[in-house]
Amino acid sequence: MVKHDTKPAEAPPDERRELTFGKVWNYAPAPESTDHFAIAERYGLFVGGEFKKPKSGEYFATINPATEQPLAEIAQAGDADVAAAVSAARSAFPAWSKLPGDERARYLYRIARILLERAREFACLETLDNGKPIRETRDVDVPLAAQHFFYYAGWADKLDLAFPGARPRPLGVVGQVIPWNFPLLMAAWKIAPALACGNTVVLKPAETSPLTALRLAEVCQQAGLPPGVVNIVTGDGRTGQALVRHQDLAKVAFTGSTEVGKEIQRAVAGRGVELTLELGGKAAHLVFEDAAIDQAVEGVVRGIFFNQGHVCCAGSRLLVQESIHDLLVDKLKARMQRIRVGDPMDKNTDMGAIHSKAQLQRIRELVAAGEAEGACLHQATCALPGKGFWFPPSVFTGVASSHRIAREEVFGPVLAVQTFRTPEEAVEKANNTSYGLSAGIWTDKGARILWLAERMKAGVVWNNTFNRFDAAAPFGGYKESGFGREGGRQGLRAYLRFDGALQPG
Ligand code: TAP
Repeated sequence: MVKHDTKPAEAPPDERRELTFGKVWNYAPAPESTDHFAIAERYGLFVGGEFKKPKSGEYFATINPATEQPLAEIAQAGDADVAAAVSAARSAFPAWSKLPGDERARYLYRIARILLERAREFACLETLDNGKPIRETRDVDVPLAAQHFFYYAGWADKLDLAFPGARPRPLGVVGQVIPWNFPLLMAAWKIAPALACGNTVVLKPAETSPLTALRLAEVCQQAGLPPGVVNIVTGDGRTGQALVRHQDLAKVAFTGSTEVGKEIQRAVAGRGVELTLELGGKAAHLVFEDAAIDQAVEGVVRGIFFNQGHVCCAGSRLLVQESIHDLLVDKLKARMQRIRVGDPMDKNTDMGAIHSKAQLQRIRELVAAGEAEGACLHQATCALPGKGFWFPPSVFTGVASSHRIAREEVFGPVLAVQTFRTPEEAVEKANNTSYGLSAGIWTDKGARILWLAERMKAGVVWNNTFNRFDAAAPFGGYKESGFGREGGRQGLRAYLRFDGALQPG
């Protein structure tokens, strides 16, 4: 049995009390398990290597979306708190950036290893705070987060080799703002490459899912990361606003909605601040008549119902070749009926809770619009829990390109089905969107895959699979899905400037 102590070693007594007296949770799904972890009643801000009370004195609750039960009180960082975090990151930058790459790497490897050692704790915490099924946090979110730290640790002493002749240099203090759909994974996507390149960071997690970022702060302490290299400021959109507007940032990295991304672009304009934006999506998922149909159905299900559809690259527009439309839709309806919706902490659950009341309202609004505009709604019949936020797996057929459900990001378990006859028409319909994050193709013909992939305006194109991620693979969008790449060697570029004669290609 591994019993984890969440107490930070050097926190002053009053802060320590806040971090040690909390609810104790047994790991699900084994009620007899004595393997447990604590959630503090209150969390402070992680600034300069310590948890501190917010100068604002304000806290808000984070809740379990599957039960609506409060989990903990979270500090609301105001302008002065954000300024203190940026100042801590500035103070830490000279020493951290001068550390030899292999020494920086050691910290990243340590963080990765601790994440894996504490994987069950992180998986449970993420599921409680986010509502996503434990199977996904256990098998996807936590291992991938650790993989990002391992992967970028490997690059930390090879930056000159990654960009020969370009003399890569760190940027300075990076402000990072992330969304609620993959809280730990998005934190890892942001922090790992930034640190590997020698930057220091201030990260703001989403208001509704801050717990795993705060636990990651504890991992940074456990790994002995120098104070100030990573700072975590919690709060709502005002905290994000204060962070991206801070004058001492060298770079802003944002993942979230296109609407907020545009606002941030305006906020940093003219300040000489580097910016990367990972925004929304409305991915086309193409199925041709020669595809392995049962595998394609599994891919479609994974494409839209994984993480309750709260996925920026979700395959939310299914484009089916006309000749197999009825067959595929029938198979899809039958498959949807077997999706188990319910307690996210049950390892047999396929689809958990919708993340928040606000998101549930947004999904309901768009589904009502789909019906009002004349599309045909099919929903799996399943008993939904009485408490919490829930929505059944849903598919619209008879969708026109002008319908809101075909144009707007639902960010929920709602699929819009359209048809095409020729590959040219498929490409035209796939690209008929203001987004350009991802796409999927199911066909037996390799030549067709290459022909389509060249023509699709999407950052990622999956072939005969969907929603597969790897730290070595770059990820990012075109058009209103943003710019810049995360993951892979390309993910380093966003955190470096280049002083050499040769600029990276
Ligand atoms: P947003 O509402 O845009 O929020 C994202 C983050 O920005 C949150 O931490 C939010 O704080 C903060 N924020 C809100 N207003 C801000 C402002 N004016 N200035 C600075 N920060 C601000 O998105 P969301 O609802 O959390 O996430 C869903 C969206 O993220 C979807 O559109 C999805 O497609 C996109 N997303 C994209 C990707 C990639 S890789 N492209 C990955 C995941 C999600 P609060 O939490 O307090 O509002």
